Amino acid sequence: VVDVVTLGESMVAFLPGRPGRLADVPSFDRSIGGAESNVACALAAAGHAARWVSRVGADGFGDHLIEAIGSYGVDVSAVHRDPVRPTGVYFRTAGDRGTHAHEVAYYRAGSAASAMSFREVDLAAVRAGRILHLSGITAALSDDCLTLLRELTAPRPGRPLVSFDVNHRPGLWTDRTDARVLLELARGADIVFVGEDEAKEAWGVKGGPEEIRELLPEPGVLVVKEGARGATAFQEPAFVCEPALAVDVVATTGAGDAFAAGFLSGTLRSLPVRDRIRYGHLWAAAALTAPGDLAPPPARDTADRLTALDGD
Ligand code: KDG
Repeated sequence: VVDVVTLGESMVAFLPGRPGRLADVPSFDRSIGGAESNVACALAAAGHAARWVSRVGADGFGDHLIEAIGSYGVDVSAVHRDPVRPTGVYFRTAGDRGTHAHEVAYYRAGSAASAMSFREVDLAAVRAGRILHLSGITAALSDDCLTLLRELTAPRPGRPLVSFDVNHRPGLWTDRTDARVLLELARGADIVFVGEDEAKEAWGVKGGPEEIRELLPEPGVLVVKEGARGATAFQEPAFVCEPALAVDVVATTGAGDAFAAGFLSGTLRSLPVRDRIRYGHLWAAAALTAPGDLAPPPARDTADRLTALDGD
């Protein structure tokens, strides 16, 4: 039985050997990135059965992604190899994603993953889990990818719980349809993750979590991430706010994926919403204090002790 299936593009990520402008960085270390595989890797590392569905090129970078993601214990058997299109790669600066000094250079246009489509993907493998985790990044990759996401978030009897992380990446949206498309997809999901900053940037929301909930009343669970302050989860009839952990941030990239994975881990274990947020924060703390996009969460018994609620 598969607990969680994630679908999306992963890339070989090149992390700078030193801080500063990309123009000044002479060398990079190879790493891996990809919002959805980051979620699958964290869940698999925590003992959940996770599958990642994607496409990579028939090249060395594709081999590396499959081997690296597989080494976390993720099922990669539904990843297709494209004989012609390459595996995407990207470079980024070391700094905080939230600052203007942060630069990302994607080389992914026309990649193997951008050719994912409703016709080509193994739908039985995609829908086999208790949870299907998707993100707004995929919607920006190509028309076929957007159609695929629309199909996967459409109402359907017996579909898995659909989890959707908005993951607004302005650099990928050239046609300005991002606001409408991301909102439409989020409305079709059962669990939605969105940053307050993303909601501001993509949808022009001026207020806090309540205003975002007004815009997105449909999902059974809506989690609004408020950065270092914490997160608020709405699950009618209540909402729960939980402060984040204070950590010395090394790199924020991937923290949202780790948060989603921690929250989904708690969901799979039927934990109360407050505990799910706590797992999200704890797993995010692991990612925030690592330079790469991905950091395995603490072992389950350690995490259970660290997140124990007062009086439990
Ligand atoms: O959430 C982290 C991701 O943004 C990163 O790993 C790379 O998937 C990626 C993207 O498209 O930016």
